[in-house]
Amino acid sequence: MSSKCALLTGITGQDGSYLSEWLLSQGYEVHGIVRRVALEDPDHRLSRLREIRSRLHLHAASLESYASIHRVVHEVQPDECYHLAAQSFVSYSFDDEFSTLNTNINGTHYLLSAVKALTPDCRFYFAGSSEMFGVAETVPQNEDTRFHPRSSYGISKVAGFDLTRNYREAYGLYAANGILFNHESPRRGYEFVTRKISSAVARIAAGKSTELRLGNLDAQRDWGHAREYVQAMWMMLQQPTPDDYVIATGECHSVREFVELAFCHAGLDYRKYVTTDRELFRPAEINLLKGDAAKARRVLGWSHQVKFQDLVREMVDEDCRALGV
Ligand code: NAP
Ligand code: F7E
Repeated sequence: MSSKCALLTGITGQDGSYLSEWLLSQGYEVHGIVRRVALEDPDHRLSRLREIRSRLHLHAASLESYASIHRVVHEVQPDECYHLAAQSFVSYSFDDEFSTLNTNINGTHYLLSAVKALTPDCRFYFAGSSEMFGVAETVPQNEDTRFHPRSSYGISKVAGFDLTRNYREAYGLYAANGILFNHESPRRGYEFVTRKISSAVARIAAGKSTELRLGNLDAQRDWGHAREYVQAMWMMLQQPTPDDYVIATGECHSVREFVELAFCHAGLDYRKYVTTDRELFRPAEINLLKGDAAKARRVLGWSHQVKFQDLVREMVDEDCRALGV
């Protein structure tokens, strides 16, 4: 067992909660940066951490403030730093490019700069995304595929990726980029399409709703389970040298397939409930993303285990259970 100390940003999110559980199980002392408001409203804002809250060390700080990030890194002196915090909702990035770019790019820069200044031996993980590929020239996408992002979210992640690589190359920081494809779970935020669908299925099955409005049903994504993906983040930081890795299942499915399977699992015919709303289409869509995680398999020994069908069923079951269906 380790006696290492890890610092996470974005600890309240889907990945932050699973990664904290994993690190605790490995014997880590786990610290997290949260927004001050989270400490004022823990029942709501720390809900994903409920089971492990007493074992975590939480620090109020703002990603917009270099001084506050500097203070926490100085206090914690982490061995490993996982930078997960971001405005992560792609649709919203079209409504507010400014806050997306400011939070995601400056937050990454402040954290890298503080780690370099205070704890240069700390290993750093950046949460890169398949959204960086955007309209990719090749299918499937791997570490050599050129980036062509299609949203300010994707652009902010390319900038974070480049900053992370530059701190590795210019200053010798142990800094790794994960290029993670979509990963979901019963802890996924309600705005993302998978959770929007599973929670709507549960409400319809419970007789609390009769309709689900969605955007582009033909978009295809490579969907895996978040619990497995956070282990890949940790594995990246256990290697002798830092590098960048694609994490994906290598399988892709359309939103329509997700919908069909989710409704079917609850004994419902989706065609009776699902309508398409043009307002929910994005100004620039990515029609297909499919990852090639061969490098992660070869170097990290990581591969996904949870199948698409089981992921959909787990999400629907959990949302139905919460409503007593
Ligand atoms: P998530 O559930 O949306 O969590 C985002 C986290 O970032 C939350 O803890 C949130 O804190 C924090 N955050 C957002 N804006 C912030 C700000 N201005 N200041 C401080 N904290 C802020 O996202 P996730 O699915 O766990 O993803 C984790 C990371 O991986 C993100 O960087 C995301 O972009 C990236 N990623 C995700 C996927 C995926 O499929 N899930 C794939 C590739 C990359 P609050 O709770 O206070 O809002
Ligand atoms: O959309 C389509 C939508 O919002 C998936 C983030 O974690 O993964 C996530 O980004 C697809 C898109 O995720 C609705 O147009 C149809 O094609 O669930 P999403 P995302 O945009 O792929 C990447 C890897 C990240 O890095 C991000 O942080 O579903 N879609 N109808 C819809 N999407 C939403 N949200 N809502 C709909 O009604």
